[in-house]
Amino acid sequence: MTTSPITSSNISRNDVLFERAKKLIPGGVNSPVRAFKAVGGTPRFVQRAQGAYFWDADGKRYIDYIGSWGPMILGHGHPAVIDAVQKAMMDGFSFGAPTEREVELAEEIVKLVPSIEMVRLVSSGTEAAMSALRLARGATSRSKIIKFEGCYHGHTDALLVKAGSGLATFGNPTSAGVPPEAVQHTLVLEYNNLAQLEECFALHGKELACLMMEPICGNMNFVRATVPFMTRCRELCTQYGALLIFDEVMTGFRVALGGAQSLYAELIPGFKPDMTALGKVIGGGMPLAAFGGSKAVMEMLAPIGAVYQAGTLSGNPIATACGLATLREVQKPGFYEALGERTRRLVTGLTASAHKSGVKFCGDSQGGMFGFFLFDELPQNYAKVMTTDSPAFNRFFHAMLDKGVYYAPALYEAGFVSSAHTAADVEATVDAATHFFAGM
Ligand code: HOZ
Repeated sequence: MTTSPITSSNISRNDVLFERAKKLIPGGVNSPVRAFKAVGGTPRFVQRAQGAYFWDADGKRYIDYIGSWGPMILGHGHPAVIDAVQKAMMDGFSFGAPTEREVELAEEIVKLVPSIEMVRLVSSGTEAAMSALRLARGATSRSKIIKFEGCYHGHTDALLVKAGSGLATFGNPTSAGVPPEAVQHTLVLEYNNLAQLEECFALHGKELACLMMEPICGNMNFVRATVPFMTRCRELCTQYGALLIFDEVMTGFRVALGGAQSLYAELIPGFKPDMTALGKVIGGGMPLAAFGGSKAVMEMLAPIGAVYQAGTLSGNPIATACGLATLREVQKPGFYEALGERTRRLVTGLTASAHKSGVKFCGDSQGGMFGFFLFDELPQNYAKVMTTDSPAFNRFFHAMLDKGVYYAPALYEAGFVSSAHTAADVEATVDAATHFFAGM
C-alpha cells in the first residue's frame, strides 16, 4: 500500500486521502452519498472494521450505524463468515459456470421467503430491481409502472425519478442523462396516499406492468407503508393484473427473517408480493443480490423464456459463500428478537434524551433497521421528510461524528444496527446525543 507524505501531525489523513481521491475519482467517492456533500466536511476513509466499529485513516474508532448501508447484519469480520470466505477463496474466484453454492443459496432464499419459488442471483440491488422490472414488463406485455416518491430502487433509468437516497440529498428530482423517453412509462405517486393510488389504477390499471415499492422505505430515512395502503396496493395489482414488486434490498433479512413481506403477511391475511428484489444482507458484504417470485413468472427468464438477463459475476462463488454463511447465522434462535431489542433501545434512548431537552424528535425501527426525525410525529411520505430542518440534522451528524458515532451522512438514509452492537455501544451513543440535545 502506498502512503501519502504527511508533513504535519495536525493534518488529518482523511483530508489527505480525500484531496488525492478528488483528483482521480469524481467527487472523491465511488458512490455519491459517501461524499459528505449534504452534511459538509471530509468523508472518513475506512482503514479497517471489526464487530460494531470501524477505524478511519487517522486511527479514530467509530460505532458504525451504517454497516456498509445494510449488509453487515453480523457486524464486521464475523468469524463464521471469514472462515467461509477464506475457504471459498481457495477454490477459485469466479468461473462463469454454475456452482453447488448457488443452488444452496437459492434453496435458503426459497425456504425463508415464501413468495419466492424461484430466484436468480445478480450482483447489485440496482441490477435486481432493473431485472425484476424487465421481467414484469415481459410477463405482462405492458409498459407502464408505478413507483413512489422517495423510494429508491437503484439507478436504472426508468426508476431514477423522484427517488430518495443520494438523489434526494443532491436535490435533483431526477438525474441528468435520463432521457424523457426512459421515464415516460413511469408513474410517480405519493407514498401512503390512497386516493392517488385508486385514481392511478382507475386511469391506467390495465396498462400497468407493475407497482414497485419499498415496503418500509429506507431511502427517505425510515417510513413504513401503512397497512390500509399496502392492502390496497395488493388488491389493486391483483384486480388489474399488474405485478406487485417488493424492493427488499434493504429490508430483506434485515427487518425480519422473512423480510418486510413477512410482517405485512402477519397483518394482512394471505398477503404476498409477486416479485421481490433482494440485496445487501444476502451478500453479507460481498456484491450479491437477487430477484425472485413465482415459478410461472421466473420461468419467463432466459434461457427458458424470452426475457433476457445475464451477468459474468452473477452467483460469484466467494459472494455466495459469504451470503450463505450470513444467512445461516441470522437463522439462529433469538437472532432477530435480540437485534430488534437492541435497535429499539437505541431509538427509545435517543428519543427520551431529546425530549428531556425539549428537542422535537421521533424514531422508528424494525429488526436491525431504524430511522429518526426531528419531528413530533413520524412522517408518512417524502414531502414531509423533505421539511426536515437539515442544518439541525447536519449539526447532530457532526456532533455525533466527533464523539465517534457514525450515522449516515444524509438525512434521507436509514440506519442499521448489527448483532455485534452491544448495550454499552447503544448507551455510549445515547450519552453522546444527550450532550448535543442539551446544547441545542
Ligand atoms: N444507495 C446507498 C444508500 N441508500 C448508498 C450506497 C453507498 O454509497 O455505498
